[in-house]
Amino acid sequence: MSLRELQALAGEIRAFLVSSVRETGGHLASNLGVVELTIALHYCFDSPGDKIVWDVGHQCYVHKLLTGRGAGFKTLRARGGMSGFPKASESPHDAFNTGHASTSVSAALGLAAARDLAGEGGAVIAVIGDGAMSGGLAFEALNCAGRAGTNLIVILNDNQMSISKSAGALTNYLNDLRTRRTYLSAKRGLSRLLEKTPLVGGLLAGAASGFKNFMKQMLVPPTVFDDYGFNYIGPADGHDLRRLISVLERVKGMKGPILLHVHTKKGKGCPEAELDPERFHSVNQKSNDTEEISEVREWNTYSDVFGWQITRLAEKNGRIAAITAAMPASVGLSGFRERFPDRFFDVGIAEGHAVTFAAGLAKGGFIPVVAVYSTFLQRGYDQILHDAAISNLHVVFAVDRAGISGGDGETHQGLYDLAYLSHIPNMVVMTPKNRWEFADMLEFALEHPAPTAIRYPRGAAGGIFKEARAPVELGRAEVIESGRDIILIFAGDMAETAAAVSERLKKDGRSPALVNIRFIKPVDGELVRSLAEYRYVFTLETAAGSGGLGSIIAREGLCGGFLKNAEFYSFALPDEFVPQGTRSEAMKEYGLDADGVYRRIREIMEKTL
Ligand SMILES: Cc1ncc(C[n+]2csc(CCOP(=O)(O)OP(=O)(O)O)c2C)c(N)n1
Repeated sequence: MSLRELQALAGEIRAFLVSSVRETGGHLASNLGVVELTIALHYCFDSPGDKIVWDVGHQCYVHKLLTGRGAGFKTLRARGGMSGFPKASESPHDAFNTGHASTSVSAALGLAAARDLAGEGGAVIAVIGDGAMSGGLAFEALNCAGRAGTNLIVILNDNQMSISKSAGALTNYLNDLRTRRTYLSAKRGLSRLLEKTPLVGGLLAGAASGFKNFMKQMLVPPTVFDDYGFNYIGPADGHDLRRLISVLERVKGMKGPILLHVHTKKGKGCPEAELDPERFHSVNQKSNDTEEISEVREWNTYSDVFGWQITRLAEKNGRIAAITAAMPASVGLSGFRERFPDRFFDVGIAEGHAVTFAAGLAKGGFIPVVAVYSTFLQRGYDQILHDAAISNLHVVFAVDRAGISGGDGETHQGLYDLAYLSHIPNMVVMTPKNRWEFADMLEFALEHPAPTAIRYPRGAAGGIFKEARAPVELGRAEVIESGRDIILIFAGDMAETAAAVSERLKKDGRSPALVNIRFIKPVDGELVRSLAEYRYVFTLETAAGSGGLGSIIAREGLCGGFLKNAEFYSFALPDEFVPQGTRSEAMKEYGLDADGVYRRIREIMEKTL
């Protein structure tokens, strides 16, 4: 295609993305920002022989379009449909599966090392945003790539935005580089000047070239990336196709690790998204958008309740601090940030650091709350164990989007937290059944001097069992209804299902006990001992079955001899990765909706009559 045709293509792609993604929901602003960059990459390189690794992967839509997946956009992020992230199972052009940030340089370096070992050719390119570059893993990879010296291209897509505005010293540094507009031309001019400097032959040649390097460094100081062993090129305008193509063609012929710094605008070409890239980072499906507007925002979601309650409690207690890893608005901390800027910390996409930083704050006498999605807290596991729990520090974890996360799929499911938190000594782990209990649990967590996590789901904060509001007591479950023969023990967002199943069992003439576990850890010992009174014991949770509520009740119950005469069944997610789709679709599929649970319970009871 001619340059003019490529530019027209960019326009068409933008128009397509805006209309299609607004219909299905998905990541919009980041994709609008990489239209020219993606076209230029596919123009200059030959995928899948040349491999492109997209960091996080939320900006891979243009790449999907250019690799023959236009039709898939109708089912983007839907159950059984096209993924919103790179998926090797979907296309050979998706060189590596991503979803979590800051992995691209490591993965690309691995692919490059494999290429070298196998004696093969082809370029390997990592495309990483300035937000993802703030993650420590990216720097670990740069550290190794610079030393390895292999052919590797890292494209730093700098739009000054993470989901929110990028935070940290690296952002300032990149801004500095970006604003040195004369940098590239100065570098090129200088190289030409030094090329012309006559070299004296023999012994003097080495000294002269050393002098040249010295002069070059004095006039054009190396970037941090040069110091890491990369050849830094940039910044280049990421929307100027002609320029991008010429730079990429040049880069293609270069040896060793190259870092190309590209400057783009998030939301480019869609005025609303350019103005508010944070809101347009990820848009909801059309129908959901309208719902949101018609409802009362303040109490809509668990994240909202969290933001409201922590701000309220921080008014009373000057030692409460809040930490986010680059997602202040998503976790509900915008209000807190405005009200208490000194006690608010956005650490960038650095969950591991967030946890150890919080442990330091706690050691220094503050009460830090790390607000983070369940799936991203996986990054902080060792820090929770090693830095917070062993020292029994008072760090609170507000674990958002626990359970089924929806359209993002496997990489974003919040199903593993109960397992990875509950086996850590000293940890307290809670699951609220509704918005009020969540607010109470947060208050409890801020007073309980130990590492304490509350895990809650994405979306609307339920209002079920409003009347059941017994004070939150460490390790005490809440009996919602007493009963005999059957006991249903549920965690958090399984409250609605448990209530519906209990009603159906009552209609069958049964009288099931209904218990809200509240504390996954420490689990209620009295409740466990009481299990000896029941013939049927059922646990319900939206978490991986292994290591969650069911596992804990089974272990405590069996080892204590309280389940000897009982039929036990744990309703939870099986040992498989749960694909994209809505929560209700997944719940139905895995038999965790009221119909599925009731049916299974009936089967178990009929079998054991
Ligand atoms: C480990 C991890 N933490 C948080 C996120 C959530 N997240 C998705 S995209 C994003 C911002 C990425 O910013 P950047 O790399 O600059 O890409 P841009 O969207 O600006 O193109 C964040 C924080 C994630 N995917 N992975």
